[in-house]
Order: sequence, then C-alpha cells, then structure tokens
Amino acid sequence: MIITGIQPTGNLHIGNYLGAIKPLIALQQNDEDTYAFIADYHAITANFDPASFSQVSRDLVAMILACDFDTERGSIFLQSDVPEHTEMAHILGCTAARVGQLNRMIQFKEKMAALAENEETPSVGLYTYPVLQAADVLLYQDAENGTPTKVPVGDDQSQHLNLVVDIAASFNHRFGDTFILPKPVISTAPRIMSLFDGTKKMSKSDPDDMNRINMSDPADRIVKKFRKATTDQHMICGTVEEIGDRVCLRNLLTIYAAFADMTLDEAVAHFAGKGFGALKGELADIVVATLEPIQARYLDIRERKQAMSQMLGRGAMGASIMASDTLHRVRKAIGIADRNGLGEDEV
Ligand code: AQP
Repeated sequence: MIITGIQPTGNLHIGNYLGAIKPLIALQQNDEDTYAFIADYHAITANFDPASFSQVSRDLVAMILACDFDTERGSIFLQSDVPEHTEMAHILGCTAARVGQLNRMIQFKEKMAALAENEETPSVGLYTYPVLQAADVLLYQDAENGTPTKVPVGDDQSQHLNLVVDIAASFNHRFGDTFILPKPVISTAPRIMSLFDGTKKMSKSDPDDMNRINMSDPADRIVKKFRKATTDQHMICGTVEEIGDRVCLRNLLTIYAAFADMTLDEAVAHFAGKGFGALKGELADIVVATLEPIQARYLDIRERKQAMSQMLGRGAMGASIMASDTLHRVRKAIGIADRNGLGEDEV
C-alpha cells in the first residue's frame, strides 16, 4: 500500500511531475493499492487565498488524473474530506509527539526564517505540520497482512518521515502494538531547480512564474521560459564530472535526461561541445511534446466538474473506511470509547 500527499499551493510544475507524480504512477503500475490526497489542511499552514483555494485543489486533482493516475487501482481525495486526519493528529500530538522533536525540524526552522525576513511569525499549524503528516500516513495500514505502508517522498522530507516512524514506535511502546511502522521510500528522481537560480528548487509557491515550467504552460511560454533560463558563456562539457559547479547547466541537462528517459551521462554525451541554444531548443521540444497530451486530458477532465466531484466523493469514502478503522483502534488503545461512551465491542 502507498500513501502520498501533495499540497494545493499553486500550479503543478515539472519538478512535481518528475519528482512525485511520474514515480507514483510507476509504483501504481506495480499493482500497489494507492491513496493519494490533496493536502489542503497542510496548505493552510502558510498564506493562501480563500477565493481560489478550492479551484486550485480541483485543478491539482485534474492534473494528477491527466498524468494517468488510475482510480481503479487507487483513491484520490481531499484531506479535508476525511476528518479522521485531523482527529488522529490531535491524538498523536497529545500522546506520542514531543515538542523537542518538532523543535528539531529543519523545514520549520527554514520557513520560520523566511517569514522573519518579512516580519511575519509562523502559525501554530506550521509548527505542528509534521504531526498532521504522521496522522496522514499512519491512518493507512494494511492491518490484515501487516505489511508496512510505503511513503514515497523527496529527500527534503526524510526528516519528517523519520519522525512519523518515531511517533508510531513511541505510541506502540506506550499503548501496545497499534501501528505497523511505515516505510519511507526516498525518491531517486532528480531534484529540479529554478530556471534562474540553480541552487534553489523549482517551487509552486515561488512568486516569480518564470522560475518554473508549469504543467499547464502553453508551448510558446515553455519555449520563452527555457530561452530566458540562466546560462553561462561556455560550451557544454563532455562528461558529468566536468559540469562541476555549473548548476544551471546541470539543471537543464537533468530536465532533458528525465524527459528523454536518459541517464545524465547520456544527456551530456548528446550535447557535448554544443552551445546552450541547441540544448534549450531540444529541451523545449521534448517538454512540449510530453506535456501537450497531458494538457489536452487535463482540460477535458477539468470541464467535467460533476464527474470530478463524484470521483472525489468515492475517493474520500474509500479512504474513510480504512482511516476510521485505524482511528477506532487508536481510540480504543488510549481508552476513549466510541459511540456515546460505549466501546464498539460492547454495543
Ligand atoms: N523541484 C522539485 N524537484 C523534484 N521534486 C519536487 N517536488 C517538489 N518540488 C520538486 C516533489 O513534489 C511533491 C510535492 O510536494 P508538496 O506539494 O507537498 O510540496 P513541496 O515539496 O514543497 O513542493 P513545491 O512545489 O516546492 O511546493 P511549495 O512551493 O508549496 O513548497 C513532493 O513529493 C516533492 O518531493
């Protein structure tokens, strides 16, 4: 079983596609039961626009479906449609997660520093974010077979995932075996960087749209963004080792290799001795050719609003069956009875 979440914090970009969606679809093809959720309760831990929030979430669902997520083999749902996530987060926050652990989270420190630059202070939700993440993961358990749930994540999330495992172990230690410890699967997919700053990752919430290639960008905009991407004056080198600290070159070659299903070595060999013009031209061609059919499906799915609502409803219902079962066991373990004070077993 696989559980994965993606935040509705803006337009999906090719970094999300290569780093999260494409590997997820590949895992799904191995017959894994998949739960994919739109992490809207995570997205509200930072600034968000209530007027467009719901549409951003739905567009994200439409794009994931357009990338070939198979709803026969998995559920896709909104986190906020499955209230067990927040209830479980409260229980874990009280019983198994400790302030000292949250204080060590690098992502919180980085986000807090970024907010401080604008004289803003973080929300409590941003601080407790990893506890909600623990709830997201631990609700989905293969209790019948006892096999660990796989959680595919980028390496920037490995600290949070280790915390999820620690929280589960600490709960089990205190209340008896309740959770099967999950298995983080750290992505081997490439990290895609900003088109202008090769040291900063491509990101949905980056205020400058020119830094990323959105999955929904039209062909002419993709061509323009690659044309304007940062380069240097040198020719393209002959080996990966020679790339050295030319981070923008490395990024463009990495994107090319990922879209062409090549290794980085093969991509370097393909462009060795050529100028950036050749690389940027071929890069735009291959990205446009991959995205165009996805975009056509996306526009079609996005229009079918009722079908999407029904599909999300089915997804939430499927997720709720498993989530409420786990939550029931957790409530029982901590001595909180279900159904008006009576344990379900006594009803
Ligand atoms: N640049 C990237 N390269 C490769 N993979 C990436 N992911 C994100 N950016 C890149 C992967 O996409 C998934 C989405 O996770 P998320 O929506 O929870 O948030 P994120 O990682 O913080 O993604 P963004 O795009 O950078 O959003 P914002 O701007 O909101 O922070 C994850 O699996 C991630 O590894």
